[in-house]
Amino acid sequence: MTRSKYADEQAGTAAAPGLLAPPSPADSVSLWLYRTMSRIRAVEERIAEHYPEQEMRCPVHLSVGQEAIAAGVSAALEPNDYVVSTHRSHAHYLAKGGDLRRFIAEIYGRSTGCCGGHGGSMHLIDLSVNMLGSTPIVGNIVPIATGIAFASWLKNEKDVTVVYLGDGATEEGAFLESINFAALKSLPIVYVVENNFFSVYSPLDVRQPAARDVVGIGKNHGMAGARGDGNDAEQVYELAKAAVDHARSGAGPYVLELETYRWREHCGSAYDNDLGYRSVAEYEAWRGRDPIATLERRLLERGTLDSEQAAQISNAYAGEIDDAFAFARSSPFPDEGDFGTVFSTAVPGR
Ligand SMILES: Cc1ncc(C[n+]2csc(CCOP(=O)(O)OP(=O)(O)O)c2C)c(N)n1
Ligand SMILES: [Mg+2]
Repeated sequence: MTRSKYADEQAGTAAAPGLLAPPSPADSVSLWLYRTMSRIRAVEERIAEHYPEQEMRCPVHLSVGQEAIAAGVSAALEPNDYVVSTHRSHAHYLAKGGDLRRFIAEIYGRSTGCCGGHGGSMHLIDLSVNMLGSTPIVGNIVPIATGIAFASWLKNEKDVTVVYLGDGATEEGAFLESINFAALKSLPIVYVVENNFFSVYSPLDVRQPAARDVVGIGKNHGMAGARGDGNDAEQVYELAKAAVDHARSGAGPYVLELETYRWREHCGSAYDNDLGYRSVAEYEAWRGRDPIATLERRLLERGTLDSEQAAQISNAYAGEIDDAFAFARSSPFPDEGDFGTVFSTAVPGR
């Protein structure tokens, strides 16, 4: 892979693993990907541990197993680029640099959360890193993202918008309307389709004709696109870099379809293979393609990491996660009646 911005591959000179700094010249892309995925996994596993306590009074959609997409795409972005996402947005928020304390406080419904405690897991916003938000209505973030890219286009700015969406969301009319408009105007946007083969319990083959191809749908609108292994973080990075460069150059929108697999249940923290909507053999095959273990093996083979350093990185995040949970639990709930962050009180033109 190319490492233009991230010259130094050696673990010994990488930034402290407990800190999730954006990619920097002192840090190789591959190590950043490894650390970013490890941190996301650690955060979501901790959420899964505490979720049954029922103190997080919101649905959570975990992306355990899917971390390579958030990491690989974010590594290809500049700080000013915009990201928006779906109900399954924890990894996207964290990989873009979203604040961990405010994220955990949000899912605990506390006033210190990134939406003031009114939004929960499916409404994650951190304007300081241009994570403009996530919404749970399937497909509805796609036209919003297209509008963000339209604003950049109108202002002649070079920022690229990335919108993450699931395979299910590509079936919504809003997706087709959005790519039509984006292609018409040559907007600087990348549609990142996280194809985890399911919409809740429905596999692709009961929802879409076998010949349906989302990259092809983009191509029929004149859009560039590519498909790749969403569990290979380095490959995701390479594909995302090409997509983002394309959009930034003014060549128009891009569809990137990345194949992956969700390990835990659609919504909640449990494993649900007992429900029978997917086979244990299929699940085990994807577990064998764990994006973190895959990259770790490669980094060990290359001598970029040794096993002691790998273990250090895996364990590096416990302290900041403890801190974020303690911060969240000790924060106050929002004041009753304080809906100023939910509904606008301003009436334009008056
Ligand atoms: C318009 C709409 N229809 C149905 C739902 C219920 N719903 C929530 S998530 C989801 C599955 C979406 O699947 P996909 O887009 O593939 O994302 P994934 O959950 O697999 O990440 C559905 C149907 C919803 N939130 N919004
Ligand atoms: Mg899906």
